[in-house]
Order: sequence, then C-alpha cells, then structure tokens
Amino acid sequence: MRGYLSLGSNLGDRSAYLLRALDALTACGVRIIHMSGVYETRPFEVPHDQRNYYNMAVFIETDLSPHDLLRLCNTVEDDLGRERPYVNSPRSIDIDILLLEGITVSTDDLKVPHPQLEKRAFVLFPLAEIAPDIVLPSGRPILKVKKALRDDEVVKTWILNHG
Ligand code: PH2
Ligand code: MG
Ligand code: MG
Repeated sequence: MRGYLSLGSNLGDRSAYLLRALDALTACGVRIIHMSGVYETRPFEVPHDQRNYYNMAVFIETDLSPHDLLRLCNTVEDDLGRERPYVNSPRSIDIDILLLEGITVSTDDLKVPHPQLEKRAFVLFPLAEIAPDIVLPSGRPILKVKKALRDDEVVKTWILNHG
C-alpha cells in the first residue's frame, strides 16, 4: 500500500521531532519514497496563540494495513512525548494519514482520505510539492485547490537534511 502522510510539530526542537518521526516510521516498516521540504506555518484553527508549526508531507510505501499504520503513527507520537491535553493543543509531533492509493476508510478512529485535507494550506502546500499531479477527493486537481487557499499561512520553507 502507498500513500501520503502529513507531519507537524510546534513544540521543542521542531526539526528534530520531524526527523525522529521519519526515522521511527522507517524503522517500523514504512518506506519513505518522497519527502517535501519543511514549511513553517502559522497555527490554523487552534484555540489560543501558539508557536508556528513545522509541517511536511511524505509519500510512503508499507505492507502495514491502514489501521496498523494508524497504530504505528500513534505509537511514534507517544514515543516522542506527544500529549493531548485538549483539541489542537501544541504538540511535539503529529502524524496524520492523508491519502492511501485506492483505499478509503471510514471508521470512528480513522478516516481516509483525511476529511480536512482540502482546506488546510499547511497540508496542501507540502503535499502539492511532492504530488503536483494528484486529483483530490473533491475531484479537483491539487494545484487548483492550493491556488484557492490563503498562502499567508505559510511563513517560509526549506529542505531538511535527512542523512
Ligand atoms: N495541526 C492542527 C491544527 N492546526 N496548524 C498548522 N499550521 N499546522 C498543523 O500541523 C496544524 C495546525 C491539528 O492537527
Ligand atoms: Mg493533525
Ligand atoms: Mg493527528
């Protein structure tokens, strides 16, 4: 199975958390085929002022099932100190499943495609970098949807050196 994940961090050493998350996923049977640069983004729909996020997207391949992949993402979050005091609280690392090729999932704990995918610049900008040709669940090409989003959420971008 192949698909796209979104990663985000806005606590502590944000670049280090992104790298550690990628390493932990790789160590557990997730192959990273493409990764975007890092996007520093303003907090979107959070309950109070927060530090900017570092966001990125990766294209992966794995033999895990969708729910095993979800469990792995949650385990990596826990291992990297993720706490969940309230909805959209600051986090060391957040790993979300965005899309899985040819697969839809609609259970209480997992929805694929990710329901919020198309309204979030912090997701679509990195995703469009590594998948400029995909058509989103709404049937619209990603670059069209991206154009319609506010780009002032994205502060700056750079490449993470993942040795
Ligand atoms: N994640 C959220 C809510 N808001 N804003 C930015 N910029 N980046 C995120 O990763 C993010 C967010 C919920 O997961
Ligand atoms: Mg999230
Ligand atoms: Mg999440």
